[in-house]
Amino acid sequence: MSDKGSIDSKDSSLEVKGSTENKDDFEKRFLRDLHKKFVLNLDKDKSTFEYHASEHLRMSGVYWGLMCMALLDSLDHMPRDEIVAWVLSCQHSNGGFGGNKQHDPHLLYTLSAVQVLVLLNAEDRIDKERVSTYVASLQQEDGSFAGDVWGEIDTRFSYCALNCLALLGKMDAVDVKKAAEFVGKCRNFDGGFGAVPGAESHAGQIFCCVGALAIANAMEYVDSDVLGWWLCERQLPCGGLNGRPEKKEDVCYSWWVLSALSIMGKVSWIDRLKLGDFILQAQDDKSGGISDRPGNIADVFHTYFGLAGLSLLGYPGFTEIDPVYAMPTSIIKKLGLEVRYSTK
Ligand code: GRG
Repeated sequence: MSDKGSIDSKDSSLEVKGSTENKDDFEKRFLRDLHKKFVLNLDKDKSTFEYHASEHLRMSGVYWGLMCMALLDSLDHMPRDEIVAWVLSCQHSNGGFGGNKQHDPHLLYTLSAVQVLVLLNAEDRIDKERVSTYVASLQQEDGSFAGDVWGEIDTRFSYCALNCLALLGKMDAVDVKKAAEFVGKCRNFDGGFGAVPGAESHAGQIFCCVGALAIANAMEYVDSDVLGWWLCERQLPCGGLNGRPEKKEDVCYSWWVLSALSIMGKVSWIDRLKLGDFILQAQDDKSGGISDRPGNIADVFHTYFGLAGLSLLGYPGFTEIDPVYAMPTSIIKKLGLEVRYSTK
């Protein structure tokens, strides 16, 4: 059963594990308008190193930026028609999307493209048959998915394929049972999941595997008590979360870890106020945006996953995000995809 473990936003104080934070204090510390400005400025200066270095993954960058604005309830500030036309210009003749114009298609960017078009209410512009044929062409005999024609196998691609097909209403294009079986084979003794069978558990892969299994309606492959324990062990004394043992905290794990906990109804297993405080400390108070950890340079990836983390934590003033599809809950409901996830 999904339980956001949310902090009651109707109450004036946020009470979690015995500590309280006043809602007004949160609003004072949270740099809402600066973060919007940060996202709106991302596409303005095309001469920066960062802009060129991220050219190949622009499609995902656009999804992250749009989701920041959606979480801040400001999607209407974005140039919708221009973005829709650009996304469509990145589609390959085989149906898949590249990370930018004239880039080769890949499942990573095909999911981002579909998410962007659905977010912008432009589903009618998607040739669903062509996209789902491309996704299905990447499923292997053992149920796994290659990311593209070059054949790399990774549970990230299982998630991308299933999320994409669910958003398109085309789940029947692939063998969903086999897809879930393969993800199940990537489960480790610690309850976590890796990229391929036998690979180390990592919070990013865990989000992908639990999300893929939720979409496939195959949560029996998740041992939620063992996995919940491993995930809440990711919280460090500073409040931030790491992605695996002995690693540093990073704001993006606020999403990869919390989304999985949220799907399993276990957000309350971590100290929510300490994590919220860590995310707020990683804000850039001059130009807006959120970085990987306090004191570092902000970027759109960490801004998105920081805001998404605050939304999952139940802080007030955020659009609710679906922990499986990484899209606004309202859209997932509208598509009839909202599910209750039962784990053993
Ligand atoms: C729609 C939200 C969404 C995602 C699409 C691409 C994808 C599906 C998921 C990526 C999952 C993943 C593997 C995330 C981890 C990203 C990350 C911070 C990797 C860093 O790895 P290391 O080994 O870092 O450099 P650590 O923290 O272990 O030192």
